[in-house]
Amino acid sequence: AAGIPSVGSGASIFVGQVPLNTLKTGTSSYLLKDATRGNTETRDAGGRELEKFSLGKAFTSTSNNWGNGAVSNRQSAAVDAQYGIVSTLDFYKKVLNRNGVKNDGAGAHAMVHFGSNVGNAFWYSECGCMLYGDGDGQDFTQPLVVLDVTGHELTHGVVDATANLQPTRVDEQGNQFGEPGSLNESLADIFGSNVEFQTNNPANPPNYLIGEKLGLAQQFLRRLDRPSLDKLERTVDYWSPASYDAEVHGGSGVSSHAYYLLAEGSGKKTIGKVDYDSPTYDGSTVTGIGRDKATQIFYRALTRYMVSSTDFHGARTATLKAASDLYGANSAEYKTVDKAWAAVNVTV
Ligand code: ASN
Ligand code: ZN
Repeated sequence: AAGIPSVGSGASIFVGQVPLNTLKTGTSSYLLKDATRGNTETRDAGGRELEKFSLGKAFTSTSNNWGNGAVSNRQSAAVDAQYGIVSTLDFYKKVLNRNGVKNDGAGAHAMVHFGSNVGNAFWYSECGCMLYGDGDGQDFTQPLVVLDVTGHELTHGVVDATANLQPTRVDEQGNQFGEPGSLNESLADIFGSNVEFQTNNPANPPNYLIGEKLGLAQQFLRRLDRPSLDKLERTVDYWSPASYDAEVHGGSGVSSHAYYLLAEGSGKKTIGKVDYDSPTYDGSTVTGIGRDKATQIFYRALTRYMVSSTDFHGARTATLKAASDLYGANSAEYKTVDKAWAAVNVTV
């Protein structure tokens, strides 16, 4: 093998000091690669738009201490990325019994410092890897290596390997539109926030907000309880015929909101330090069944019943089937799935 499994320590930008599995490759040389998780590895794209993992530069250390918590140290972002990836893989394994992005036991690959002034992170399917920009210096002033963004991007890999939900339209700038693509974005946010809850790192308190550590003026990128509080992408709360051609991030609110209502219910609620207030289209009151069950239902729907063209009405049917499988067609869980979709204006 390419080294002796070791445990190092990383000083991250966003989550404090974290342990990292590494490989000892010489008397005083270590590699940022986790052999206990299928050789999961984060490399340096060096500010270039590299699209092949093999072209990235491996991160090495002489001390097995990584980064210093400052953005100026190139290893710091890699610590956050690697920690987030490992946390995401562990969430999928422990909660959903999924062994890696493709469920084949393989580790995940990522590159940080992708391109110059890139205010985004991507799952790049041709590479089978995640790419993280360092921020655009305007909306996003720091590397996009926060935990829920990592959970979001890796979940795109999971969706690619399962239902493979596809946008119905892509414009000349590469913006994607339509309900299956919106559902894809929503699932990425749903499982991305689950990664936070499962990881439960005190330096990254879990919540139903996405990207709350990115330093945005509105203090989050998107949120599941009341998606329309997002003014950046104008995410919607409810289904309408306009969803058929919505930009996929803006359209994602329909099913993200349904998931939140299923998990936590409608109305006001404080969880951790965050206040939520989730409205319903039909004025109904929804009583949540808990995040654990809601997550199992959505995952089973994704992996068994959704296909590349599944729209929001199809997602309703898929989650009802999943709830029926797991809890029975007469169960409170099944009925709440039905109520949650009605509450976002998705019926029959
Ligand atoms: N961060 C964006 C996303 O995952 C990047 C993209 O794919 N447009 O949705
Ligand atoms: Zn996405």
